[in-house]
Amino acid sequence: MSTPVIKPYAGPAGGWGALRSVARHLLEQGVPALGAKTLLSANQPDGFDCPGCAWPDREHASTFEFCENGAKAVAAEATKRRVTRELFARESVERLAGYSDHWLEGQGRLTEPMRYDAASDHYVPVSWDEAFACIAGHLQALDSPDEAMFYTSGRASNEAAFLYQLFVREYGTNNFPDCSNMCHEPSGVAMTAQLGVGKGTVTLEDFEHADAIFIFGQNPGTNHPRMLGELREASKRGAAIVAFNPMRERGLERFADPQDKLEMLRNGDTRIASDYFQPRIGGDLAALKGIVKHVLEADARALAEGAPRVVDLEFIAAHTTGFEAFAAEIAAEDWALIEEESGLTRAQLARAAEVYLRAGSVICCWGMGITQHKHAVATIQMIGNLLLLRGNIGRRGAGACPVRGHSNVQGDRTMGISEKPAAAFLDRLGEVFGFTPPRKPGCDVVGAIEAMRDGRAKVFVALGGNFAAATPDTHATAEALRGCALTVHITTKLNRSHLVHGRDALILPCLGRTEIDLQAAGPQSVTVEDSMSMVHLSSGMNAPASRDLLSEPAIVARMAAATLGARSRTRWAWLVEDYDRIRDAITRVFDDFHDFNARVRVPGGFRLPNAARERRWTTREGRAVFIPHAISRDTPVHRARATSAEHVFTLATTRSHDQYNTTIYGLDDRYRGVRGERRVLFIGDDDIAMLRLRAGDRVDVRSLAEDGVERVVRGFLLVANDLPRGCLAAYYPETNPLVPLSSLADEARTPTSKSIPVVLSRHDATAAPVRISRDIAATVTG
Ligand SMILES: Nc1nc2c(c(=O)[nH]1)N[C@H]1C(S)=C(S)[C@@H](COP(=O)(O)OP(=O)(O)OC[C@H]3O[C@@H](n4cnc5c(=O)[nH]c(N)nc54)[C@H](O)[C@@H]3O)O[C@H]1N2
Ligand SMILES: Nc1nc2c(c(=O)[nH]1)N[C@H]1C(S)=C(S)[C@@H](COP(=O)(O)OP(=O)(O)OC[C@H]3O[C@@H](n4cnc5c(=O)[nH]c(N)nc54)[C@H](O)[C@@H]3O)O[C@H]1N2
Ligand SMILES: [Mo]
Repeated sequence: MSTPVIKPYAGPAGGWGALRSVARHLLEQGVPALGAKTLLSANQPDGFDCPGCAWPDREHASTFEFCENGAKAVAAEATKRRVTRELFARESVERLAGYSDHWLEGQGRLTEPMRYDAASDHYVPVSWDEAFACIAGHLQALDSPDEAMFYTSGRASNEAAFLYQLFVREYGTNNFPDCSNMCHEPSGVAMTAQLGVGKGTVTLEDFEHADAIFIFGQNPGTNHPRMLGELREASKRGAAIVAFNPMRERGLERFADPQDKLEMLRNGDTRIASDYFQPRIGGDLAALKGIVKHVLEADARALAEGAPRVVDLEFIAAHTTGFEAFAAEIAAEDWALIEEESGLTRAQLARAAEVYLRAGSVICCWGMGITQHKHAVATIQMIGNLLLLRGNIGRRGAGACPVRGHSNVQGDRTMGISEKPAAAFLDRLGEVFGFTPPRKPGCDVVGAIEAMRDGRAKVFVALGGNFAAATPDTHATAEALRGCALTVHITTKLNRSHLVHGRDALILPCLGRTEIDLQAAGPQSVTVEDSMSMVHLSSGMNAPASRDLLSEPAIVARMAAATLGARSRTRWAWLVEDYDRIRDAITRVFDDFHDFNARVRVPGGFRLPNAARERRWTTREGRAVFIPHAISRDTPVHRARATSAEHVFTLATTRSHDQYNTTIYGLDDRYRGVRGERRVLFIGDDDIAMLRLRAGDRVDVRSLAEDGVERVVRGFLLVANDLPRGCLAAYYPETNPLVPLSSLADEARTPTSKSIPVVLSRHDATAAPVRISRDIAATVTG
């Protein structure tokens, strides 16, 4: 193990560092020559959709857009490295489990289906037919279809997701836990109630016309690097960019565009945020209320002085409901409480409000820093309230922009991956495919873990993702998975979830997006939907990583045919021969997808309609709704502070620059000045001093949950960072053992992985590891 190097990073985001990093990653994956060709095909009209993030491309047809982390995602898939049967013959599952997640990922692409053999504790090759027969046998043997869980990670294409939800509903359950449950679920819940549509209302063109862009709890420099291009342009033309983030993220401060030759040669960069506010972790609801309060106070002054009103009364009267009650609640809110809970002063919030008021049109963006809290839905609705005050929804340059994660997470939801499907959708699905869909709501991620833990669910199938590592409460999840009769992973790379398995277990390797998908009718394309509702084609161009791979749609269809047999009237094999047939089926189920095959072939694809964008309000009230929310002091963090004798911190778990969720590309976090180490804990200087510790010391971190379960991770390196007092940050998934399964966002049930109450103690190297079982030890202890 190399020694970690902690050294503040002085440069801008992007720049030469990004180019160097890409070159290194391509080399490591053995794809330098192929790399250029593969990279140039990302996000091109006839190429594949970048498997990185869900940020849209300029009409999906512009010139090549350089993106460091997109390049890493592509290189990870196009890698020359292979996991073969020899690796599984050499390494027992017990031994594999001893390797780090970084090592597992580094072994390369999986090449053939494998089945767990309990007698030898090895995965052994299995034929595709046997694998599907195994799944069918287990599913048919269950007492009820509700005893099976069908997880989806947001990389699955529309076609794969559509077939998957059809299969599972014909089988008889709505058990669709999916990565959204841990991600933007609160955005969907909040916006549907407030605006009638659970998706963002802006397009990329709006970014060209916004006078101000507010960014709450999102780190685009790492997670959506192409967004920096839009922000850079906005900054250059004088738009205000206001960041709310407890950490000073370099990508929100300064960016050097690797495509701007002049900027690169001069070692120049562009300022991104014009104002940067560092609220306390979880303080955004209070901060937003402060901004709203200032806006309403300014409006009251204008009214008193006979000056023009600052709120958009016409819009409020024509389009909204609930304004009076909302304004009254805000008027009664206490500035002292706002300041205390947000960690920002009244003057700072007034400054943010002035930027909002000066701007003719405003976009608000947000990410995981907002959604992974107990009061996530309330916070998002407060963003909505702020936008509604001045009619900043449904006109040019303005709107709500939840920035999605996985490249097709939004499309998967559109295709019906939901544990709470709408009745009208189920009616239609049943009509088109001639069956009676189940009506009972299914399990989300946390519900699925609880059901498996309690023995109510026995089969777990995953269309992508890394359930064991991505979910909260790592030990509880592992126990739940181990209790299953069968676990199945449709996957491209080896990961932790394959090693935390049921009594029977399958690894089913599939094609990635960059690869040619050859079916009976010829090479196939799939479709995806980006964060701004553009649907477009994605066509692979690399030779498959192995001859034994199947496409995701093919795997789902064969699983369905084997399981459902004559019971199903769906022509599964026929659908997969030509994906146009799947898209025709999608057309018959969703009106918004009329003429799907024709429209998706227009370069750039097409945009799905968004009623809120057109100022049609499909809420229960028939209008956009102002929704008041109290600042709650009854959160797990507050309760822990009130009851614990120790100093309680709030920990946010977040992403480094060198990871894609649970996929660890490397051990560096360039912009935050960390090299060679992931077990770090970012903490303010004053807090280090208060603890009588020093930067570079190792600590153990214990979370304070209310269920009495002890949750600890050990040996984290303290790294000084200018976080506000009482706030900590560390990487996921190493810290997931600290996230209690029972701590969830109100209404949306998203694990609160950005606000975990924790206490710190000097690392005790002699302490016995806590309840760490062999299969997750490497994730948990590094
Ligand atoms: N390269 C790369 N790209 C990715 C991913 C990846 O892992 N790697 N993941 C993809 C996925 S699935 C998703 S969902 C997105 C995630 O992208 P982001 O939404 O950017 O997610 P995070 O990195 O978890 O955290 C975002 C920011 O929230 C801040 N934060 C923490 N707590 C708070 C708070 O209480 N208030 C505020 N205002 N800020 C807070 C953190 O400092 C951090 O800057 O990215 C997607 N793209
Ligand atoms: N503590 C904490 N926990 C979190 C978060 C957090 O911020 N903090 N973030 C949450 C969020 S936002 C999300 S979205 C989830 C992510 O949860 P997941 O989506 O489950 O996790 P990933 O790490 O994205 O999944 C990576 C795996 O997907 C597989 N894969 C990659 N490409 C493909 C493909 O094309 N097809 C198939 N079938 N498989 C593929 C590979 O095997 C790879 O190992 O984690 C959540 N968990
Ligand atoms: Mo996500």
